[in-house]
Amino acid sequence: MYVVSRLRQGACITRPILHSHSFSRLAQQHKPFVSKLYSTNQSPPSAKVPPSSSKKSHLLKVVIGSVIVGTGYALYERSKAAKAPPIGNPQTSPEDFLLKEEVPELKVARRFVNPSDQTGLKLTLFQYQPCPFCCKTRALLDYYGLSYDVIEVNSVTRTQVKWSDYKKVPILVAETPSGQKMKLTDSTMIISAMASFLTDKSQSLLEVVSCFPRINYRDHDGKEKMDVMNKYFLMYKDAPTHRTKEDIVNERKWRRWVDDELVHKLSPNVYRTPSEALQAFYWFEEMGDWKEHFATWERYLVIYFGALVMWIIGKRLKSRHHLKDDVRTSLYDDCNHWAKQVKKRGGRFMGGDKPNLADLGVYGVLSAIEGCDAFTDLMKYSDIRPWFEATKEAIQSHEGQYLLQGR
Ligand SMILES: N[C@@H](CCC(=O)N[C@@H](CS)C(=O)NCC(=O)O)C(=O)O
Repeated sequence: MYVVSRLRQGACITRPILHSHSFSRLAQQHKPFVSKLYSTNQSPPSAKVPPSSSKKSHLLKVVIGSVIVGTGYALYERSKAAKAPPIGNPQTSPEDFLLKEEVPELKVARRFVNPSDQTGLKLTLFQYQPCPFCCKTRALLDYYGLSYDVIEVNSVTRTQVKWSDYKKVPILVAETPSGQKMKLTDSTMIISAMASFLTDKSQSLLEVVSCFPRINYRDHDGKEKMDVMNKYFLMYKDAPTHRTKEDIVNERKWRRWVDDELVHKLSPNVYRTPSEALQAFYWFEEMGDWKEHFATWERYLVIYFGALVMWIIGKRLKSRHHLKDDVRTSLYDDCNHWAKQVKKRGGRFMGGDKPNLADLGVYGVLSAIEGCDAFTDLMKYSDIRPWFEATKEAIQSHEGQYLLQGR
């Protein structure tokens, strides 16, 4: 069954994967439909067919058996999780932040070169083009005018990230002129780390990256999870930031809002109807150059099956994240709220006369749906357009590249 990878959080709008658990949940949800398929109003069975009471008892046995096996398996999984060793923080010294894996030579999908980037960093972004977290990361790299290569990850086979223990995208591999290689994972961490590195020239990239250790933990179901500590924080040593504390705290608050609120409004809007879902997948195909990276059968499977399943899942995400009946209204509400707060701060951007990291985050996730009907409606019926266009202009003209000086 093809479903999105970020089903739980409902954020990623594009990765179709085989996911039997979700399939069974969907089947559960559509039980009335399934049972209708198997129910019958036909006349009583003929003499050759066993009496219905024996049929019933057979069915009962099957049901009881399945319940026992299912419960046993669930208890086994739970006790296994409880007995598993405690999980902690695997990175304790700066060396732990150096890349251990061997990254294979892979086909570069796109290469961005900015002659003003004299950092000497070799940056490689592993991504899915329409993933909102990847779009957020690219917004940052483009705004600062960093040169980077893009490796388009096949969202079905994910062969391009086989080398990595972290399987999500984006992943940014950074190699310094002295040959130190690091793997930066999680869009928010990548953004905080790169922004800190460019602002505070006294720190090496390794020093900055070491401020963002991974934390491994188990969720309520005993499932292993990973997060990055401090990911919303900028790490400055002694560099003057020329910013007030209130400004920094406000930026952080809105960056969290992007991840916790805004991103959840995307999927239910993009996949609101079957035709919108299909249109979105066609746009993803174009944007991610799938013709170049996917086999034809794989492309059509992702497009048609993906659109169908995402339409169904969009409905679940709508209720999980408490969107209004008319899901567009929830998207407009968030964007109007954002536009109002920007206005209240008195500048063109949340960051004043220049975009800050919250501006880049909001722009990044909205740019992920740029070719979809939801985006067209958003520009038409909400107040966000002037801000969106100004931010796009700032990013595309690499307005933040002045920070590259001295790096
Ligand atoms: N918190 C992460 C989320 C990244 C994420 O969920 N990426 C999705 C694509 S949009 C993914 O790679 N999912 C793969 C998977 O869950 O297996 C970030 O901000 O980078």
